[in-house]
Amino acid sequence: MTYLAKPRLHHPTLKTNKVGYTRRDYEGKISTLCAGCGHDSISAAIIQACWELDVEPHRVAKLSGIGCSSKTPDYFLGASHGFNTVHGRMPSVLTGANLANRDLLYMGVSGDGDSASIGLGQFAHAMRRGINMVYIVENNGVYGLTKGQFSATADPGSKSKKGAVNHDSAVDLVGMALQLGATYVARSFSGDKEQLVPLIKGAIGHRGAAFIDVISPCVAFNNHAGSTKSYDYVREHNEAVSRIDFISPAKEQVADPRDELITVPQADGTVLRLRRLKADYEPTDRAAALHQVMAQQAKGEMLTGLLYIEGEAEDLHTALNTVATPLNALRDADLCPGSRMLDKLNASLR
Ligand SMILES: Cc1ncc(C[n+]2csc(CCOP(=O)(O)OP(=O)(O)O)c2C)c(N)n1
Ligand code: SF4
Ligand SMILES: [Mg+2]
Repeated sequence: MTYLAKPRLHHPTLKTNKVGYTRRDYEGKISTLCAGCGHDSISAAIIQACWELDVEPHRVAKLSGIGCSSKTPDYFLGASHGFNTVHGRMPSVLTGANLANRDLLYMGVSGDGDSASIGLGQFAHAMRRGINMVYIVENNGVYGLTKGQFSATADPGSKSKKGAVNHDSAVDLVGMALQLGATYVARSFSGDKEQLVPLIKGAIGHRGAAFIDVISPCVAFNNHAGSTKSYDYVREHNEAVSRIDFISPAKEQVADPRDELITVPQADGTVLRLRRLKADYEPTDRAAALHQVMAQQAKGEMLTGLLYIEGEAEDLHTALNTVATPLNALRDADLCPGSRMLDKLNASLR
C-alpha cells in the first residue's frame, strides 16, 4: 500500500510541542522499505527526538547517499531541506553546505555500504574535520538495496543468507570515528528506542562531529542464524555502558554519591547527564573507550550507548574562524573589502 499518499489531516487534539507542531509534522512519506526493516525504527526515533527537542523542521538539512538507509530521509522530516547525493558522497556535500550556512542542523543518514565501503574516505575526513553534524549509519552488514552482498562492516566468520562465509576483517566505524577525533561517538540498536532516542537528542545538542552507529537488521538478507547483525544476535550480544538520563538547560553540577552519574557540560550551555551502567566505563577517555570497544568485539560482543563524549568540543567553523553569518545573508559591503584593503592584501603577498 506504499503508493497511497499519507493523509494530511490528523486528530485535532494531537499534542503540540513548544514550537507549535504535532509529532505528525515531523513525519515524511510512507516508507517503501520491507516491513520489519530496522531502518524504519531509526526514522521513528529521529522523528521522536526532533519533536521532543522542539526542533523547527525548516531548520534541519538532511543528507544521504544511496541505499535503503539513504532512502529513509524521505520518510521523516518532510518539511526539512533534503539532499540525496551520489553513493558515498554525502559527507563532502554536507561539509560544503555546513560551511555555507552554519545556522541549520545537519543530519547525515547513511548505510554501512555507503559509509564503510565506497564512502570510507569521505566518512574519515568528515570525522577528522569535526563538522558540526549528526551522522547516523544504519548498519546492517549488507548492501540491502542491491540484494544482500556483504558490506565492509560484516564480521569475519559471519554467514550470508545462502551460507557463504565472510573472510574479510570488518571495518568498525565506531573505532574509526574514535581514532579520527569525532567528539560524540555512540552505538545503538534499532530495536532499542529507549536507548536510541536520547542518543539522537544528545547528538543534536552536541557541537562537533557526532557519530551514531545503529545496528539495523535487514530482514530480507541478513536476519538469519550465522549473521552477527540479526535481531536475535544483537539482542543477545549487546551490553549498554550508559544511559543518557537527561539534557538539562543549565550548567548545573550534580553529585551522585554512588558515582553512577557523569555530567558533561556542552558548548551550547546544556549539560548532558549520563547514568553509568558498566562500572569501569569512562566515556570521556578516548583511548580507554577504543580499548574497551575492541576488547568487547574480540569476544563477539558489542558495547552500546554513548561510548565517548568530549563536552565543550570545537567544530570546523571554530578551527577556520569563519564568519558567523550564513554566506547567503552576507551583503556586498561584507563581501567586498574595498580597493585599499585589496592593495594591502596584494602587497602582503608579493
Ligand atoms: C557509484 C555507485 N556504485 C554502486 C552503486 C550500487 N549500489 C546502490 S546501493 C549500494 C549499497 C548500499 O548499501 P548500504 O549503504 O549498506 O545501504 P542499505 O541498502 O544496506 O541500507 C550499492 C553498491 C551505486 N548506486 N552507485
Ligand atoms: S532490503 Fe533490507 S535494508 Fe532494504 S528495505 Fe528490505 S530489509 Fe531494509
Ligand atoms: Mg547496509
